[in-house]
Amino acid sequence: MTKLKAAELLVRCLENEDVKFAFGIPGEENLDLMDAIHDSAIRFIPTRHEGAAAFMADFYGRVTGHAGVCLSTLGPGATNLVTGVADAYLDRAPLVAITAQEPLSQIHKESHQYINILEVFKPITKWGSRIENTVGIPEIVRKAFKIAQAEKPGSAHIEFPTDVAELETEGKPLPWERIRRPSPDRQSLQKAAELIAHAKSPMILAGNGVIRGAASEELTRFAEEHCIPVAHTMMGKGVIPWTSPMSLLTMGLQIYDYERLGFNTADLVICIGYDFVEYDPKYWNRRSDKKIIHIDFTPAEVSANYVTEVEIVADIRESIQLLRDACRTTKDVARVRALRESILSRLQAWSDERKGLSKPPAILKELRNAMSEDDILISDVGAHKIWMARFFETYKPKTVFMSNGLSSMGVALPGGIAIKLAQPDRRVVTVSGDGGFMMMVHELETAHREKANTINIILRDGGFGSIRWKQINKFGRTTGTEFSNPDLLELAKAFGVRGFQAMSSKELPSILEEALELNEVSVVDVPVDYSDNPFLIQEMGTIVAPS
Ligand SMILES: Cc1ncc(C[n+]2csc(CCOP(=O)(O)OP(=O)(O)O)c2C)c(N)n1
Repeated sequence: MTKLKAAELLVRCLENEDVKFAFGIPGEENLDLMDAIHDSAIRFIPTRHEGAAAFMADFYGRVTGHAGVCLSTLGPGATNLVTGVADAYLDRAPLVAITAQEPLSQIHKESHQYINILEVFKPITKWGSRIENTVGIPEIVRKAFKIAQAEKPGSAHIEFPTDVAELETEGKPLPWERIRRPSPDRQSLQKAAELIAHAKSPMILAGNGVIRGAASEELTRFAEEHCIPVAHTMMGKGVIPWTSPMSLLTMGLQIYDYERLGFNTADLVICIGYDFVEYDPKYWNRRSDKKIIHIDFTPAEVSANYVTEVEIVADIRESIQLLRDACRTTKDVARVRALRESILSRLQAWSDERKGLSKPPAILKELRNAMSEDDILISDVGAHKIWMARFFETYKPKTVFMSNGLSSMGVALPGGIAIKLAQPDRRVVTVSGDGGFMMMVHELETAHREKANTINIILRDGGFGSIRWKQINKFGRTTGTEFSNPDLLELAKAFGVRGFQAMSSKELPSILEEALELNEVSVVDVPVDYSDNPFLIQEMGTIVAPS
């Protein structure tokens, strides 16, 4: 067997895992790794901050299902990765972070830039290991990917000390097979079918697990055939088409949502691929009086508000298929129709009553009209995310991406870059507030350099909108939530990308059309009127579902 460097072996193991991109910033301590990447099939994407590299790996992971890879040097490079690694962890996105480290001989003592990164990453990863010898490299890489990609997916970490990276070795990557998920237990399925048969007003609560499990079509068919309404979480957007008569749209926006979505009248909630990190069951099962069927890849998390009658722990798609066959009854269509109509008419009334060309509903309407059902939208975190969750009509899975586990600001611009690199034929639009956008603005250079042609819309209000709204709700005044912005058109110019400005939603259609037609990176500055933010929760909360 020919000898090779440990760093080369690690890269071969990454190729063996089908890694196409690695995002990051090189350092003195990963020179060998970077040099080995040079001769590989992996495209290295230098970013302008490791935090962006981690978000890119995170979003690459969530759009492809394959772990995205980010890498950094030791110490400050690795600590800069933290937020994105945590985002992947809590948003259930497969990611492998590879960080450099001092030579093994240094690790027991204080030294320049040495931080115990394994310990730092422990609470934000599913698994992590230091590579201490060359023999372990194929196993460690395989294990990191296997764990990161297994349900529920998340982040894994590999630490690669400089002296180990230089060693000579003879190893080779481990072969791997795609694992088939277990088939659902028939007794549990039967019990679930009986519960559904006896329920008066059941409803489905669908989460991102349905999208990860490619089970959206099955879910829609199940719901429509048996007449069971579906509310979904933010990260479940697209799990059922907005237009389906069974869709009760997005929940989890605020505490009052359960009223408008019919949870208060439901006696049975069928939770499918639902995750507590997005919306705590205490909000929709406050009195713990609802019967719950749990269908997921993994057993239910424990909560006094989530006491299950039956858990079907198996492949989600197969579970829904079999449950559909096992259920014999069809529920009352009039109830669902009334529920859906009440939600839709309220949304319509909201837009009609609060007309304003620079208000979020008007902006989102123009955006929806300009984008096709297959175009991809990534939301950043802030008031705009709530507006988007509520008003942006979504038809297909994996066409709207939101961070709603960690809910970190700054994900949209780097997330869009990664998705565009993974799926260059799709049109990718990001929407950020001016706060979140400026956290990652440097990545416009990455997008431009790597031809990751995304349209980046900034809803500009000169402040941390969603926090300002919460401060006003609670105290009637604001503290520390105002700032000024640079001229975004000049900024775009400085980065060499196209800049547009829409002074009202009226100007948006032509701008969006032009931006979408252009195969270039662009920035669209949209001043937003957020004056309705403080009322958003109260007004929606007054809707009482028909019984
Ligand atoms: C990294 C990070 N820092 C802070 C927060 C808390 N936070 C949530 S929303 C928000 C304000 C967002 O402001 P902006 O990006 O301008 O969007 P807007 O709310 O105005 O739409 C803040 C500070 C967060 N979620 N993530």
